Amino acid sequence: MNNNILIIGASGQLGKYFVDKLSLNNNVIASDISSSNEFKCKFIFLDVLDIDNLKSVILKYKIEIIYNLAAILSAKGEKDPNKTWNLNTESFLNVANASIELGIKKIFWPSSIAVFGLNSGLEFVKNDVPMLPSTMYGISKLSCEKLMYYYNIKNVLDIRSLRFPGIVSASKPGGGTTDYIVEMLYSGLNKEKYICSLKKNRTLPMIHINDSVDAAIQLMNVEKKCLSIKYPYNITSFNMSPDQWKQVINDLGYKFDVDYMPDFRDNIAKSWPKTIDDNQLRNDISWKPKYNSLVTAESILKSIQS
Ligand code: AKB
Repeated sequence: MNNNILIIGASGQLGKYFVDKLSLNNNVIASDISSSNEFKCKFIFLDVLDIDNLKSVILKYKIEIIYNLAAILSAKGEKDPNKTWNLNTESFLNVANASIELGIKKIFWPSSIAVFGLNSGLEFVKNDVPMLPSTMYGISKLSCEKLMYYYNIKNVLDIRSLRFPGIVSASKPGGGTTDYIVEMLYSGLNKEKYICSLKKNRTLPMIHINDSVDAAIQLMNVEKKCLSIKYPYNITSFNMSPDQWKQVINDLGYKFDVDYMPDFRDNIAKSWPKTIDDNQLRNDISWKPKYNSLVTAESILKSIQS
Protein backbone atom coordinates (compact mmCIF):
# COMPACT_ATOMS: atom_id res chain seq x y z
CA MET A 1 0.00 0.00 0.00
CA ASN A 2 1.56 3.29 1.16
CA ASN A 3 0.15 5.67 -1.42
CA ASN A 4 -0.06 9.43 -1.52
CA ILE A 5 -3.76 10.10 -1.02
CA LEU A 6 -5.71 13.35 -1.30
CA ILE A 7 -9.03 13.60 0.55
CA ILE A 8 -11.28 16.36 -0.80
CA GLY A 9 -14.15 17.53 1.41
CA ALA A 10 -12.37 16.25 4.51
CA SER A 11 -14.28 18.52 6.89
CA GLY A 12 -17.61 16.82 6.15
CA GLN A 13 -19.32 13.95 7.96
CA LEU A 14 -17.07 11.24 6.48
CA GLY A 15 -13.75 13.05 6.17
CA LYS A 16 -12.18 12.47 9.56
CA TYR A 17 -13.01 8.75 9.48
CA PHE A 18 -11.38 8.32 6.07
CA VAL A 19 -8.35 10.30 7.25
CA ASP A 20 -7.98 8.20 10.42
CA LYS A 21 -8.20 4.85 8.58
CA LEU A 22 -6.19 5.76 5.50
CA SER A 23 -3.43 7.48 7.51
CA LEU A 24 -2.55 4.13 9.11
CA ASN A 25 -0.90 2.91 5.89
CA ASN A 26 -0.64 5.90 3.59
CA ASN A 27 0.55 9.47 3.28
CA VAL A 28 -2.70 11.41 3.47
CA ILE A 29 -3.41 15.05 2.69
CA ALA A 30 -6.79 16.27 3.96
CA SER A 31 -8.35 19.24 2.18
CA ASP A 32 -11.46 21.37 2.27
CA ILE A 33 -12.61 24.99 2.02
CA SER A 34 -12.78 25.16 5.82
CA SER A 35 -11.27 23.20 8.65
CA SER A 36 -13.75 21.97 11.24
CA ASN A 37 -11.92 18.79 12.23
CA GLU A 38 -8.63 18.04 13.92
CA PHE A 39 -6.76 15.83 11.48
CA LYS A 40 -4.07 13.25 12.08
CA CYS A 41 -2.44 14.35 8.84
CA LYS A 42 -1.54 17.53 6.99
CA PHE A 43 -4.56 19.73 6.19
CA ILE A 44 -4.62 22.20 3.29
CA PHE A 45 -7.24 24.66 2.09
CA LEU A 46 -8.45 23.60 -1.33
CA ASP A 47 -11.51 24.68 -3.29
CA VAL A 48 -12.16 21.79 -5.67
CA LEU A 49 -13.90 24.21 -8.04
CA ASP A 50 -10.49 25.78 -8.69
CA ILE A 51 -9.01 23.19 -11.05
CA ASP A 52 -5.63 24.92 -11.36
CA ASN A 53 -5.16 24.82 -7.61
CA LEU A 54 -6.32 21.20 -7.57
CA LYS A 55 -3.72 20.31 -10.20
CA SER A 56 -0.94 22.08 -8.35
CA VAL A 57 -1.84 20.22 -5.13
CA ILE A 58 -1.76 16.88 -7.00
CA LEU A 59 1.67 17.73 -8.42
CA LYS A 60 3.12 19.21 -5.22
CA TYR A 61 2.18 16.22 -3.05
CA LYS A 62 2.66 13.59 -5.80
CA ILE A 63 -0.92 12.42 -5.27
CA GLU A 64 -1.76 8.94 -6.62
CA ILE A 65 -5.27 8.32 -5.25
CA ILE A 66 -8.15 10.74 -4.58
CA TYR A 67 -11.15 10.39 -2.29
CA ASN A 68 -13.55 13.05 -3.56
CA LEU A 69 -16.11 13.63 -0.78
CA ALA A 70 -17.19 17.19 -1.69
CA ALA A 71 -20.98 17.60 -2.01
CA ILE A 72 -24.04 19.60 -1.03
CA LEU A 73 -26.49 17.10 0.48
CA SER A 74 -30.16 16.52 -0.23
CA ALA A 75 -32.05 18.88 2.11
CA LYS A 76 -29.65 21.82 1.82
CA GLY A 77 -29.51 21.18 -1.92
CA GLU A 78 -33.21 21.97 -2.33
CA LYS A 79 -32.63 25.47 -0.94
CA ASP A 80 -30.35 26.34 -3.85
CA PRO A 81 -30.65 23.78 -6.65
CA ASN A 82 -28.37 25.65 -9.10
CA LYS A 83 -25.53 25.87 -6.61
CA THR A 84 -26.04 22.19 -5.76
CA TRP A 85 -25.89 21.14 -9.40
CA ASN A 86 -22.81 23.29 -10.02
CA LEU A 87 -20.87 22.19 -6.96
CA ASN A 88 -21.71 18.50 -7.16
CA THR A 89 -21.09 18.07 -10.89
CA GLU A 90 -18.18 20.51 -11.30
CA SER A 91 -16.28 19.04 -8.38
CA PHE A 92 -16.70 15.60 -9.94
CA LEU A 93 -15.59 16.83 -13.38
CA ASN A 94 -12.63 18.82 -12.06
CA VAL A 95 -11.32 15.80 -10.17
CA ALA A 96 -11.88 13.58 -13.22
CA ASN A 97 -10.18 15.98 -15.66
CA ALA A 98 -7.23 16.74 -13.39
CA SER A 99 -6.84 13.00 -12.75
CA ILE A 100 -6.83 12.12 -16.45
CA GLU A 101 -4.26 14.83 -17.16
CA LEU A 102 -1.98 13.97 -14.24
CA GLY A 103 -2.35 10.18 -14.22
CA ILE A 104 -4.18 9.58 -10.93
CA LYS A 105 -4.42 5.80 -10.35
CA LYS A 106 -7.82 5.58 -8.63
CA ILE A 107 -10.69 7.76 -7.41
CA PHE A 108 -13.30 7.02 -4.76
CA TRP A 109 -16.43 9.10 -5.11
CA PRO A 110 -19.52 8.43 -2.95
CA SER A 111 -22.92 8.22 -4.56
CA SER A 112 -26.12 7.97 -2.53
CA ILE A 113 -29.50 6.29 -2.19
CA ALA A 114 -30.76 9.70 -3.37
CA VAL A 115 -30.23 8.51 -6.98
CA PHE A 116 -33.37 6.39 -6.62
CA GLY A 117 -36.92 7.66 -7.00
CA LEU A 118 -40.55 6.64 -6.78
CA ASN A 119 -40.14 4.41 -9.86
CA SER A 120 -37.27 2.40 -8.34
CA GLY A 121 -39.33 -0.23 -6.45
CA LEU A 122 -38.65 1.30 -3.05
CA GLU A 123 -39.61 -1.68 -0.88
CA PHE A 124 -36.39 -3.48 -1.85
CA VAL A 125 -34.16 -1.70 -4.35
CA LYS A 126 -31.80 -3.76 -6.49
CA ASN A 127 -28.55 -2.39 -7.87
CA ASP A 128 -29.90 -1.80 -11.39
CA VAL A 129 -33.38 -0.33 -11.47
CA PRO A 130 -35.15 2.62 -13.15
CA MET A 131 -34.12 5.87 -11.47
CA LEU A 132 -35.94 9.19 -11.43
CA PRO A 133 -34.55 11.09 -8.44
CA SER A 134 -36.60 14.04 -7.24
CA THR A 135 -33.92 16.15 -5.52
CA MET A 136 -31.15 18.16 -7.19
CA TYR A 137 -28.70 16.25 -5.00
CA GLY A 138 -30.00 12.94 -6.39
CA ILE A 139 -30.03 14.27 -9.95
CA SER A 140 -26.45 15.52 -9.68
CA LYS A 141 -25.30 12.23 -8.13
CA LEU A 142 -27.04 10.20 -10.85
CA SER A 143 -25.51 12.37 -13.60
CA CYS A 144 -22.06 11.81 -12.11
CA GLU A 145 -22.79 8.06 -11.91
CA LYS A 146 -23.22 8.18 -15.72
CA LEU A 147 -19.96 10.11 -16.09
CA MET A 148 -18.21 7.63 -13.85
CA TYR A 149 -19.45 4.79 -16.07
CA TYR A 150 -18.26 6.65 -19.17
CA TYR A 151 -14.73 7.18 -17.82
CA ASN A 152 -14.51 3.59 -16.62
CA ILE A 153 -15.64 2.01 -19.91
CA LYS A 154 -13.32 4.28 -21.89
CA ASN A 155 -10.51 3.13 -19.59
CA VAL A 156 -9.31 6.67 -18.98
CA LEU A 157 -9.90 6.50 -15.23
CA ASP A 158 -10.53 3.96 -12.48
CA ILE A 159 -13.41 5.44 -10.41
CA ARG A 160 -15.09 3.36 -7.71
CA SER A 161 -18.25 4.20 -5.82
CA LEU A 162 -20.84 3.13 -3.24
CA ARG A 163 -24.39 4.41 -2.93
CA PHE A 164 -24.35 5.34 0.74
CA PRO A 165 -27.56 5.12 2.78
CA GLY A 166 -28.02 7.17 5.99
CA ILE A 167 -24.64 7.14 7.75
CA VAL A 168 -24.64 7.03 11.53
CA SER A 169 -21.62 8.80 13.01
CA ALA A 170 -20.54 10.89 15.95
CA SER A 171 -19.50 13.66 13.57
CA LYS A 172 -22.43 15.89 12.72
CA PRO A 173 -23.48 15.88 9.09
CA GLY A 174 -24.97 19.02 7.54
CA GLY A 175 -27.85 19.49 5.16
CA GLY A 176 -28.86 15.85 4.70
CA THR A 177 -32.29 14.24 5.05
CA THR A 178 -30.82 11.49 7.21
CA ASP A 179 -29.10 13.96 9.60
CA TYR A 180 -31.91 13.32 12.06
CA ILE A 181 -30.31 10.01 13.14
CA VAL A 182 -27.18 11.70 14.48
CA GLU A 183 -29.18 14.60 15.93
CA MET A 184 -31.43 12.13 17.77
CA LEU A 185 -28.43 10.43 19.35
CA TYR A 186 -27.18 13.81 20.62
CA SER A 187 -30.66 14.62 21.96
CA GLY A 188 -30.85 11.25 23.73
CA LEU A 189 -27.51 11.89 25.35
CA ASN A 190 -28.51 15.40 26.45
CA LYS A 191 -32.00 14.24 27.50
CA GLU A 192 -33.49 16.95 25.27
CA LYS A 193 -36.75 16.76 23.37
CA TYR A 194 -36.10 16.17 19.66
CA ILE A 195 -38.24 17.61 16.85
CA CYS A 196 -38.06 15.10 14.00
CA SER A 197 -38.49 16.25 10.39
CA LEU A 198 -39.56 12.78 9.24
CA LYS A 199 -42.68 10.75 10.00
CA LYS A 200 -42.24 8.35 12.89
CA ASN A 201 -42.55 5.27 10.66
CA ARG A 202 -40.42 6.51 7.71
CA THR A 203 -38.01 3.59 7.27
CA LEU A 204 -34.67 4.12 5.55
CA PRO A 205 -31.56 1.98 5.04
CA MET A 206 -28.59 2.89 7.24
CA ILE A 207 -25.03 2.00 8.12
CA HIS A 208 -22.44 2.66 10.84
CA ILE A 209 -19.73 5.07 9.69
CA ASN A 210 -16.98 2.48 10.31
CA ASP A 211 -18.72 -0.06 8.08
CA SER A 212 -19.15 2.49 5.30
CA VAL A 213 -15.53 3.65 5.42
CA ASP A 214 -14.18 0.08 5.67
CA ALA A 215 -16.28 -0.96 2.66
CA ALA A 216 -15.06 2.01 0.60
CA ILE A 217 -11.41 1.29 1.40
CA GLN A 218 -11.91 -2.42 0.70
CA LEU A 219 -13.55 -1.54 -2.63
CA MET A 220 -10.56 0.67 -3.49
CA ASN A 221 -8.06 -2.05 -2.59
CA VAL A 222 -9.47 -5.00 -4.56
CA GLU A 223 -8.12 -5.73 -8.01
CA LYS A 224 -10.16 -4.15 -10.79
CA LYS A 225 -10.98 -7.56 -12.23
CA CYS A 226 -13.02 -8.40 -9.08
CA LEU A 227 -15.51 -5.64 -9.91
CA SER A 228 -18.43 -6.89 -12.00
CA ILE A 229 -19.84 -3.40 -12.65
CA LYS A 230 -18.35 -0.08 -13.72
CA TYR A 231 -20.85 2.11 -11.85
CA PRO A 232 -21.71 2.38 -8.13
CA TYR A 233 -22.64 -0.48 -5.85
CA ASN A 234 -25.56 -0.40 -3.42
CA ILE A 235 -24.49 -0.76 0.20
CA THR A 236 -26.55 -1.15 3.36
CA SER A 237 -26.54 -2.57 6.84
CA PHE A 238 -29.92 -2.23 8.60
CA ASN A 239 -33.27 -0.47 8.13
CA MET A 240 -34.75 1.86 10.74
CA SER A 241 -37.52 4.39 11.27
CA PRO A 242 -37.22 7.41 13.60
CA ASP A 243 -39.53 5.71 16.08
CA GLN A 244 -37.34 2.61 16.14
CA TRP A 245 -34.29 4.83 16.77
CA LYS A 246 -36.07 6.49 19.65
CA GLN A 247 -36.87 3.06 21.10
CA VAL A 248 -33.28 1.81 20.78
CA ILE A 249 -31.85 4.97 22.38
CA ASN A 250 -34.42 4.81 25.21
CA ASP A 251 -33.67 1.12 25.78
CA LEU A 252 -30.00 2.00 26.20
CA GLY A 253 -31.02 4.19 29.15
CA TYR A 254 -31.12 7.59 27.43
CA LYS A 255 -34.72 8.66 27.99
CA PHE A 256 -35.86 11.49 25.76
CA ASP A 257 -38.99 12.58 23.91
CA VAL A 258 -39.55 13.08 20.22
CA ASP A 259 -42.14 15.30 18.54
CA TYR A 260 -42.82 14.41 14.94
CA MET A 261 -43.21 17.44 12.67
CA PRO A 262 -42.63 16.11 9.15
CA ASP A 263 -41.54 18.76 6.64
CA PHE A 264 -40.12 18.73 3.08
CA ARG A 265 -37.44 16.29 4.24
CA ASP A 266 -40.11 13.65 4.82
CA ASN A 267 -41.11 14.00 1.16
CA ILE A 268 -37.50 13.47 0.15
CA ALA A 269 -37.24 10.38 2.37
CA LYS A 270 -40.49 9.07 0.92
CA SER A 271 -38.82 8.92 -2.50
CA TRP A 272 -35.87 6.88 -1.19
CA PRO A 273 -35.57 3.10 -0.60
CA LYS A 274 -36.99 1.44 2.48
CA THR A 275 -34.53 -1.40 2.07
CA ILE A 276 -31.87 -2.13 -0.51
CA ASP A 277 -30.13 -5.12 -2.00
CA ASP A 278 -26.33 -4.91 -1.79
CA ASN A 279 -25.52 -8.52 -2.65
CA GLN A 280 -23.52 -7.52 -5.70
CA LEU A 281 -21.07 -5.61 -3.49
CA ARG A 282 -20.97 -8.35 -0.86
CA ASN A 283 -20.20 -10.97 -3.53
CA ASP A 284 -17.65 -8.92 -5.45
CA ILE A 285 -15.50 -7.71 -2.56
CA SER A 286 -16.47 -10.20 0.21
CA TRP A 287 -17.72 -7.45 2.49
CA LYS A 288 -20.35 -7.53 5.19
CA PRO A 289 -21.26 -5.02 7.91
CA LYS A 290 -20.06 -5.52 11.49
CA TYR A 291 -22.57 -3.23 13.25
CA ASN A 292 -26.31 -3.81 13.66
CA SER A 293 -28.62 -1.00 14.79
CA LEU A 294 -28.19 -1.61 18.53
CA VAL A 295 -24.40 -1.88 18.38
CA THR A 296 -24.37 1.20 16.13
CA ALA A 297 -26.34 3.27 18.64
CA GLU A 298 -24.17 2.04 21.52
CA SER A 299 -20.92 2.69 19.72
CA ILE A 300 -21.85 6.17 18.47
CA LEU A 301 -23.22 7.25 21.85
CA LYS A 302 -19.96 6.10 23.39
CA SER A 303 -17.80 7.93 20.89
CA ILE A 304 -19.81 11.16 21.25
CA GLN A 305 -19.02 11.05 24.98
CA SER A 306 -15.31 10.27 24.60
C1 AKB B 1 -28.60 12.89 2.73
O1 AKB B 1 -29.46 12.66 3.59
O2 AKB B 1 -28.71 13.78 1.88
C2 AKB B 1 -27.38 12.00 2.70
C3 AKB B 1 -27.54 10.86 1.75
C4 AKB B 1 -28.48 9.76 2.06
O3 AKB B 1 -26.90 10.81 0.74
N1 AKB B 1 -27.06 11.52 3.99
